[in-house]
Amino acid sequence: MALLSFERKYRVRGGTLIGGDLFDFWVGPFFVGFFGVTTIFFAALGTALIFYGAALGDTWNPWLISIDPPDVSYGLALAPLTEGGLWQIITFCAIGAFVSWALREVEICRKLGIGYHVPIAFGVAIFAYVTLVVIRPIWMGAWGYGFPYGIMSHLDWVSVTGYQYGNFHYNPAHMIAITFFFTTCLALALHGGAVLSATNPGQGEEVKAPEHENAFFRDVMGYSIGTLGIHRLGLFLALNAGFWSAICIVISGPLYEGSWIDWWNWWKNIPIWS
Ligand code: UQ2
Repeated sequence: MALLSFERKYRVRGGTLIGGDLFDFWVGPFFVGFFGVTTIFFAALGTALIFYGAALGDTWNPWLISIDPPDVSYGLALAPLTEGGLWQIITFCAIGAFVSWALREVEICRKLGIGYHVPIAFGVAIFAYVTLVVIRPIWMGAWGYGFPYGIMSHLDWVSVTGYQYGNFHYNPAHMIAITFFFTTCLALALHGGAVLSATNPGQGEEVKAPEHENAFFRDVMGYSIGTLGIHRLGLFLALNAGFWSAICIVISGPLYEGSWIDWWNWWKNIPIWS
C-alpha cells in the first residue's frame, strides 16, 4: 500500500487515552492529540524558563550557561526562583514534556494497532532521567543532589559525583551498564552492516534477501539470531543500558556511601579464604 493511501486509511478517530475527540486531529504530517498539546505546553514553558534563567546568569556563552538546582540546605522544599526554584520548575516541565510525548506515542500505537514497544523503550529513558533528578534526590533528602542543566556544569557534576564514590568504574552496576552500551554498539554495527551489505550490494549486483544474512553469520560464527531476533536483542540491549545506568547512580548514596573500590573487598573477606 502506498504511504499516502495507507495514511488515509489509518488516520481515523479513536484510540485516544483521554478526552475522546478533543485534539484528535493532524497538522500536516503530525498527529496532535491531547498529549501533543501538553507536550508543546511543557516544552515551551520549560524552554522559556531556561532562557529566563540564562538571562539572570552572568554569561551567554552557550558552553557555560547553567541552571543550577537549589542548595542542599533547602532539602526537599521549594526554593526561591533564583535560588534553584527555576531548576525545580524546569525539571517539572521536562518530565511533563517527556511523559506527554510518551503518551502521544501510545495514542499513535493504538490508532495503528501496533505494540507499545517504542513508548515503553522511551519510558526507560525517561526512567533514567527521573532517577537522576527526582528518585535519588528524594531518597537523599534534597533537590540539591540533582544535576545542573548546563553543557559544562553537568559534566562537572558527573565527574565530581563519580569520584565522590571512589571511582565509578568500580561500581558493578556501572560496569554492567557500560557493557550493555558497548554491546548495543556491537549489535547495531553488525545489524547495520548486515542489512546494507545485502540490500545495497553495489552497482550491477542483485539485491540479496535475509537468507544471505543468515548464511553469512552461520559461516562466520555458526549461528544466526534471525531477522526478528536481532531486533529483539537490540531492544533488550538498549533498554538494559539505560536501566543499569539508572541503577548504578541510584545505589550511589542511597544504598552505598563508601568507595566503590573498597566495595570489592567483600570478595577478599569471604570467610572461606581464612
Ligand atoms: C543475524 C541476523 C541479522 C543481523 C545480525 C545477525 C539474519 C539481518 C547482526 C547476527 C547476530 C548475532 C549472531 C547475535 C550477536 C550477539 C550479540 C550479543 C551482539 O543473525 O539475522 O538480521 O542483523
